[in-house]
Amino acid sequence: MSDKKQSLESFWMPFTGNRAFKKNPRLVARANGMYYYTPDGREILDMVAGLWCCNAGHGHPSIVAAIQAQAAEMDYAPPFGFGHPAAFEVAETLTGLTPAGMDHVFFTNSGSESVDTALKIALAYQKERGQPSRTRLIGRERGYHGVGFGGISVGGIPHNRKQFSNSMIPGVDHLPHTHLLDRNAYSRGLPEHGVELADALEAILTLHDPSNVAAVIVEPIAGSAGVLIPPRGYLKRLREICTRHDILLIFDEVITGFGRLGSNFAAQAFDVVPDIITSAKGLTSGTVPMGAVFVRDEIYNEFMSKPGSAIELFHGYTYSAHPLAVAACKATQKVYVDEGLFERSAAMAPIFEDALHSLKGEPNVIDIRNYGLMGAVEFAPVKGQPGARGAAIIQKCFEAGVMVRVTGDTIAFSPPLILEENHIQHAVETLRTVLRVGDV
Ligand code: PXG
Repeated sequence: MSDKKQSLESFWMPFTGNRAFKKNPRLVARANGMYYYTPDGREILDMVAGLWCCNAGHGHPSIVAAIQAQAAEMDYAPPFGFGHPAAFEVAETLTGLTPAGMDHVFFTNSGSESVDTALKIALAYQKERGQPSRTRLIGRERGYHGVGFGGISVGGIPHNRKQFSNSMIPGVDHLPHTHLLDRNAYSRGLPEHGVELADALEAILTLHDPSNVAAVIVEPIAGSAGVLIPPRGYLKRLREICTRHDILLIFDEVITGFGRLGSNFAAQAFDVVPDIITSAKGLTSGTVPMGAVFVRDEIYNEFMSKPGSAIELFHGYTYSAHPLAVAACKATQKVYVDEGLFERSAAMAPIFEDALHSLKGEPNVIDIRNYGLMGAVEFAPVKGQPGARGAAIIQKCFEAGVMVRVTGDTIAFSPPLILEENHIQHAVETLRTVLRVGDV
């Protein structure tokens, strides 16, 4: 054992300014319910569900117990050519949550893997059904689809692409983003303007010819880019265009799934049925890494319809349907149902909306937007220093005992679904105080 003071140097932290963090670390050591606790015991209200994932709150006893019991019962089971009963059972439970006719699920370990899996399924499906020219993929500006090569290629976050710009997968186009600040600022729920942005899909299809396009992928609500809510009618129009041209529509529901919008998935909240849904995060309430890709029966059946018994899809992970993840997932889904957390999310959404919008008029606020239990407050950037104000605000909020997420100069909220009114008020009043005190 070394007695030297612990250094933060060895851990190369993900998506973090390592040098800034290590000078001024924000460490959390324990979590329970709505709260994190710093190593010295300070309470931090978690208004982001960790990283948009701990929908059941932290340390739920029945989820903890299920993971512990599984670790003792069977640590690992190979998913290639073998199976364990709980994986099939949880698959059936989960496909009961998707829109009708999406009764098959492929397990992964993260959102990034779910996205790349979905893209590979889309490409392989087009070949399987005899349309091999359909290889192009269409994403959207400001979309975040994880960090795999597929995900960063269809994604539209410049920072995620610029270090890897020569290594994108070929044949990808992007729809315009839907953040119309000048027309839709301070929208409550779905913004009124911008449905016509979906028509850009027709233009891309005209350019490349639909017979060359495999799939369109969008987040129903863009999360990482700062909670960008789709204009009213936009997703339905995307669906119509994809259907008309026989193109798969993929909803990346890594954030919007599992009660975030008060429903199982955004597909139900917006009444738009995609062909493939990607998920992760809330699947296990963030407790054990797990992702899931749901596909429509026609897609699964296409792979299964050929004669013979060979492997139908050359894809999979050593940890697909890992027993600990499956146990965590099963217990999490039971908590969601037993405690009515999706209904609770829906019930809290209007209170959350009112509280957030009460920040209108506070210093530097230029937009507030929300849907379900996702919300954002956008600030005017400091001249010449985009992102500086956002970074200062989350630091001040953390010091004041509230964890929020930042993207540029936008602060995002996506609290655990167990939250109560007093948590909302506390978070909003803390932010208000931070803004009024100034120097941010
Ligand atoms: N798709 C979406 C829509 C996501 O939000 C991923 C894919 C990738 O998931 P994994 O599990 O591979 O990280 C995500 C992840 C942020 C932030 O700053 C959001 C995510 C990840 C990291 C940071 O808001 N979402």
